[in-house]
Amino acid sequence: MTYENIIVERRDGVGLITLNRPEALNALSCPLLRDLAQALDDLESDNQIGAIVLTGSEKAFAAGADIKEMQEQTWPDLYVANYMTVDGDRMSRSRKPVIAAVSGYALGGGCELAMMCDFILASESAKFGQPEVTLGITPGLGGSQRLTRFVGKSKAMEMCLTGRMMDAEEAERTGLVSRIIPGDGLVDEAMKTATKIAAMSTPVTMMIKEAVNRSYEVTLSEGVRFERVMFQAAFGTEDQSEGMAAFVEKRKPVFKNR
Ligand code: DAK
Repeated sequence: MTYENIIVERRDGVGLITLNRPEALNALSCPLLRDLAQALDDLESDNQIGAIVLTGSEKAFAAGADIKEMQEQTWPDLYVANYMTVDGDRMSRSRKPVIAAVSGYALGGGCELAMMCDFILASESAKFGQPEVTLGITPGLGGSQRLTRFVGKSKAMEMCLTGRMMDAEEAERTGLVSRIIPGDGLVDEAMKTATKIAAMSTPVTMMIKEAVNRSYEVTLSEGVRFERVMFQAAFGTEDQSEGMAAFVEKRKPVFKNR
């Protein structure tokens, strides 16, 4: 499958998606989001793929939704078409682990897209922000909700109300980013990390992802109950037998995703 606005590669069980609209700093137009949703469908239905990396360019992960595309839209246009919603939210429905590798600007919808991924690795140049307020609109792809859960109310409120950007160091300090990768090794490190995840049992990494995400939705006791069910379910896989046998036999496990 070829795409106009993204590049998709497959390596060692990992799908690498690169946003590719350099002329617009990877602004998230509807065609780009359609490509991204299609690529996620393809990679998620590919049994050879155990993890996904989403990245942009050195200058921009994505500078937000496409302002030029949005400019002439009216409220009925957006409401009736449910503008950007289905494809824009597709990442949050991905079931396989996804790492965002962020260099440069991750603004508005770009920041929101990165936050829909499972964790964010950032280069030193990364800048995160929700500048929608400067355009006379509110965040629209979950920024007011996810950013608040990542960095707390005070910082989220300041960023959403003023459009102030957060640099990589502040993003790591506040928990938005899991690690900063120095120099130009960001995508290599993201691929290395994703390859490690892809070598695990895919049903188990999917269950772990589901369990961690459940912590955002339910009470602690309900979340722990859900985790327990996942834990018990893992014993229904051949990979549990293999993982434990490999430990006892002092060898590396070979998971079969069964
Ligand atoms: N949209 C369209 N084009 C963009 C763009 C964007 N978001 N960001 C940059 N570009 C284009 C510029 O217009 C310019 O194009 P030309 O003029 O060369 O044709 C080219 O990319 C290079 O940009 P600059 O010349 O501005 O580059 P600089 O280095 O000077 O500045 C910048 C970089 C990132 C600081 C600046 O480009 C900038 O401020 N960009 C806009 C950032 C922004 O405001 N982002 C938030 C957009 S609003 C929803 C879902 C999501 C959303 C809404 C609703 N629903 C589900 C309903 C999301 C909304 C947003 O994200």
